[in-house]
Amino acid sequence: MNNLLLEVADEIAVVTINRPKVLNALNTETLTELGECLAGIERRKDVKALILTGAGEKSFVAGADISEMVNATPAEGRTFSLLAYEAFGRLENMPQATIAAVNGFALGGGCEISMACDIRVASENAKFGQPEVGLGIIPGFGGTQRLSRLIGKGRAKELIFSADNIDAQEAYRIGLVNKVVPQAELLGYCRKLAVKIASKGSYAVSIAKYAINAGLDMDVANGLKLEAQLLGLTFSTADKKEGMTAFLEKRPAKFTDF
Ligand code: DAK
Repeated sequence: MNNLLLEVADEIAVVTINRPKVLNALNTETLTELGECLAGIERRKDVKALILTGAGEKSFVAGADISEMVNATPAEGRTFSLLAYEAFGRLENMPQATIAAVNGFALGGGCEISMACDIRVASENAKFGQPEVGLGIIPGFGGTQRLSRLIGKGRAKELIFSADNIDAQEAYRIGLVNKVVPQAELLGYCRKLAVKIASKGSYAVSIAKYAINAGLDMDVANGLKLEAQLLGLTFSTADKKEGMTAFLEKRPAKFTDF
């Protein structure tokens, strides 16, 4: 891969978008590689959680690559959109938990890719924003949909209409990020969180992720019915037997389903 780094250790995959000279902006090649990389990880039983970050200390992802977009034709725009749809969809729906380690600018497509992850942790220098209307376009990698679901309609509209950047503390205050840590501690914090998640029943984590995601697209009554059915499903797993037996025997559980 020309634009990504992948490292797998202790059941955790770290995917780094590696174009630091352009602040890790997303071009067609990067999105293609990301989709393929995530498709591979999705199938791996030895990877229980994934951390997505950007190379360098300045930027997570400074958006879509403007130099590529400036002369793009409608057909190229559509291809670009489909590549992002696939890669972002994988992050959102893959069985593994996904954590965005936001180590600097998360603008436009950068903010949007972080929102396709399950959890966002930001370093103190991180900046979030949706600058698209300043470029004469609208957020096109899910920003109008995911931002409003995460922080509410009024705040999403303010961020998108004003194209203002906000700092990490403000992002935390409005619920866009789960946690803010000093930059030097960012990857360590995310790894610890990933290891904690990986130590639980991974099949149960994947089912919980599915229930949350699918439930948000339903009314609450149907969401609760879905939850009941999925809880029933977890009662058929070896992990459920092991988790409960381990509790009663006062020992740590050894989960095997995934
Ligand atoms: N694309 C391309 N190059 C970028 C870039 C980007 N998004 N962001 C930064 N760079 C490049 C700069 O051009 C510069 O390159 P050189 O001049 O050194 O060759 C280098 O990275 C360093 O950037 P700066 O010199 O500008 O660094 P500063 O610290 O001064 O400023 C900044 C950092 C992040 C505030 C600034 O670079 C900036 O405003 N960047 C652009 C942010 C932005 O507007 N991002 C794009 C948002 S729009 C679509 C779907 C979705 C989208 C589009 C289409 N379809 C479905 C078709 C999404 C669009 C977006 O994401």
